[in-house]
Amino acid sequence: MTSASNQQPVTSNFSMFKKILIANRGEIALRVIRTCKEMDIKTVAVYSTADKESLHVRFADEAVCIGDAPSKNSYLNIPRIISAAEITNADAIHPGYGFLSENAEFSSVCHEYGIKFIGPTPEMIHAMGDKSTAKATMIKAGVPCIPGSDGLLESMEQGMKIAKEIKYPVIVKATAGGGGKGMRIINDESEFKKAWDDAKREAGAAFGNDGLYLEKFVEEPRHIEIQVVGDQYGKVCHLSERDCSIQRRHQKLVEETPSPIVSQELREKMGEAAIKGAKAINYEGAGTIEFLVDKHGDFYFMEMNTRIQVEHPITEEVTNYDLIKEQIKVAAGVPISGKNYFPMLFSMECRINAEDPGNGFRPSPGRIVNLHTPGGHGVRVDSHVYAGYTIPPNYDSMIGKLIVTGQSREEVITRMRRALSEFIIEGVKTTIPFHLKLMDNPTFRSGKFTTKFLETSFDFSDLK
Ligand code: MV4
Repeated sequence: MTSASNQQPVTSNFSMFKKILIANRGEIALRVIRTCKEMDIKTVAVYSTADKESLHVRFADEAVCIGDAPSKNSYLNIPRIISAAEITNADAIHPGYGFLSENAEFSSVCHEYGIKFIGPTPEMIHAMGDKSTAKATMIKAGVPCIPGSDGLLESMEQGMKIAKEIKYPVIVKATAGGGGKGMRIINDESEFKKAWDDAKREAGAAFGNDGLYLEKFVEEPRHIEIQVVGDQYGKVCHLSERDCSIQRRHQKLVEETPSPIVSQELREKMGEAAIKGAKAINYEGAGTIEFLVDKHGDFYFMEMNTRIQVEHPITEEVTNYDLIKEQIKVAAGVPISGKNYFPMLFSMECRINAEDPGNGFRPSPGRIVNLHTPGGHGVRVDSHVYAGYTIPPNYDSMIGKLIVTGQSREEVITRMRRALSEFIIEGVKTTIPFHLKLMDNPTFRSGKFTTKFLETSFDFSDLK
């Protein structure tokens, strides 16, 4: 009866942070500040000289300039960010996404300085950052994975032998990769040597690690990811899926939940698999398990992201769950209930980027001379821009996220079209014309599309 593991954690045995430093910029910095205000937690913004006029600087309680525009001098500069936390007496750091959010050294340095990192431990980053190790961990945990090599390939000949056994097409992937770099599809044995050499060279140059592993190539999959949250006491819950199949060159453009191809049965199976995977690495905080789903509805682990993601708001909208608030709470030691969350509504996000969709999505930084953002029932805009704001050329080109929620997928698409048509952004090119066209595309509207849809079946030519 006294076994500690059978006891509920003591809920009063934690203290909430008093001041959080946000080691990021743009909309995600604002997003974190908003939740902190509602939790009565003080905030510290850090900013580069390029971001002096940004809203995250204005809305935070305190702001510290940490360097000039290049990220390595500011948002990627660990000593400067730690100094800013020290001089302002912040007791935690929220890293947002990108920048240092999955940097094991930063996580470790925060710990050394007695600052709680609201994100993964170095161990979790290492466990998931090396893709071949991550896959081995998932296989051991009983999470379905794509057949292929057991870990890293020792030679090209070993790769060719495995490919013959599991049959072509296969794919070689960089163990240090993710997001498509150092990855090659191989259709038959004659293509093997070139693909092997190219992938090795690309991986070595990009990551300083040319380790490769091999898998059966899954043709025309859907990209479905499961949101999870774990606490410090070993409990993990899931918040169902997001469908991120609308991508171009590994850049997501639209995400939605629930997925048009995921049944309640599949959702529960994928949710349980994601929880098993997260528990296998004692995961704490918010994370995402990415799966490929093939045409038979079979799903396979692909990668785990140990951060809050750009597209988190659609999950918030359909589950009525503030993911940033839960990240902060679990980091402070508050236990979760352990119950899973299922979508009660439909939600979709369009990424509004300062890019020209009629010209290969070429970045279009510059000054926003005129701005009107949509509103009304079921419409949320997460953005840091205002009329007169200049989008600097140094960082990503996101202007904001338009998140629309409704009772059905059809209602969401109709509402999205309405909201997109209310957007006025003058001074820079944006992805809005692309989104408007997508909302009218019959294949998109049918819900039956794969990750190849934009690149093979979408006509960008009249967006010029
Ligand atoms: C795959 C695959 C097919 N089969 N693995 C793309 C980035 C990286 N996360 C893994 N990726 C893929 N891995 C096997 N065994 C197809 C892709 C892929 C992809 C995945 C999700 C969304 C868009 C994609 C676009 C191209 C390729």
